Amino acid sequence: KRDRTLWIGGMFPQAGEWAGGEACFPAALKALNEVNRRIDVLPGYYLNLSAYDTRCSPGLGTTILYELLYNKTFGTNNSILMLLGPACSPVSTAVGEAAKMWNLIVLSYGSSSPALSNRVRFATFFRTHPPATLHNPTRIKFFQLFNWKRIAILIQTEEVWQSTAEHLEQLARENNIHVAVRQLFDNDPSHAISNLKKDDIRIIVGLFYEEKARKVFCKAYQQNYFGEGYVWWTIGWYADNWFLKVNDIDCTEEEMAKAVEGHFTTEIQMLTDSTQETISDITPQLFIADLNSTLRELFPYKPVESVGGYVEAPLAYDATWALALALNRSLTRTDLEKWSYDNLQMKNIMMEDMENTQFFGVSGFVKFDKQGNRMSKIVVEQLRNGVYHRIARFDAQTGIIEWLRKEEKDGKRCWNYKNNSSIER
Ligand code: ABU
Repeated sequence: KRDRTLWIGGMFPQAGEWAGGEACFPAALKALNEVNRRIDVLPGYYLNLSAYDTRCSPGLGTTILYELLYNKTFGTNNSILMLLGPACSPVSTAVGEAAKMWNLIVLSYGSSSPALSNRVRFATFFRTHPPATLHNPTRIKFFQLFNWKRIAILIQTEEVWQSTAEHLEQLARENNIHVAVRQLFDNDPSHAISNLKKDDIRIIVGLFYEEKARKVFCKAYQQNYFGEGYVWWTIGWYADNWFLKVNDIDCTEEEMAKAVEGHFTTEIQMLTDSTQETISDITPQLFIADLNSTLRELFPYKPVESVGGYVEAPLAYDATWALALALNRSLTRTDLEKWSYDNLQMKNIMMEDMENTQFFGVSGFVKFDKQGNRMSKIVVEQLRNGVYHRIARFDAQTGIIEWLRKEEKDGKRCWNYKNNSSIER
């Protein structure tokens, strides 16, 4: 019987640069329901979530943190035990840095910024979303494979992208790849793109959010900086068909489709291929089937793949489980109902229990390293005739590329997939 309640806070962006809460919130709720049904997890307690929409805004995220800390009433001790989220790296940066002052553990399912790995700034921060630095060894591996020695990086001015770019530059230097141009932009990429064009850069790594990606490729189209002579690399977690949302740009769907055709993406593997049962006794495939039917009900007007945070939903589901399992460990060592933000001893117990939590989830094996991060393989995709195709999977720890299409044993065909010949650049 669960007659007592433990509270956690939650932040799920429903709008802004990454509206990942759209799919991640239902995924987290699903995990929470399962946790509350399990007699062996937090026995006697009902785990309750007080969730907010941050709209991906650091200011709003911080306001919500103070609301949770000061203005809401939670159980007998009036404190939340942990925070699930935030998502959106700029929000996680603001909230994560402040949370440590209240000894509050933060577990994010949707933050990729490499800066968040800094244990001095973010002493109580964990995440199931691996850091974006993981993409860089994959990019370098492909550049070496294709013998591309001169690249540019186009960066939106946000710490998440700037810190990823710094790491990429360092890796490029170590591997004799010349980063010839590094262009930053805030809102309008026109100027940055004309500079790339002026310098005749052909290989471009784009580090920006989805809304900015539309602006970039629209400007690239208008400046005739696209097509077979150019290779763009972007991140892979934008919603499907992101480039066909043309209401906020000055290009048509046809123009955008031409501008983005052939570009590569790198993405963390967020749903495991394994068919093994997970911590919650469901397989990853069942999790997705169930998520799809929930999302169809919640968002009947769009395909599930276009719902914000669809690909990250497994990370939100596993983050909720990780949080519950960590608290479950702590329950055997301390009285969670006595938690208050100045209780350093309890905070240390909860930190230790989070650090020691490991399980097999829908996103794969979940375990945090010393920086509160987890590792993953990277999947490379290419947009061919308007559809993303999985090309390869790369494991930076072993340096092994696994080609996912048999006609591309060595990856050379993916460059010139249209006429099916194998050309090196
Ligand atoms: N995959 C979503 C990451 C969002 C962010 O880092 O802001």
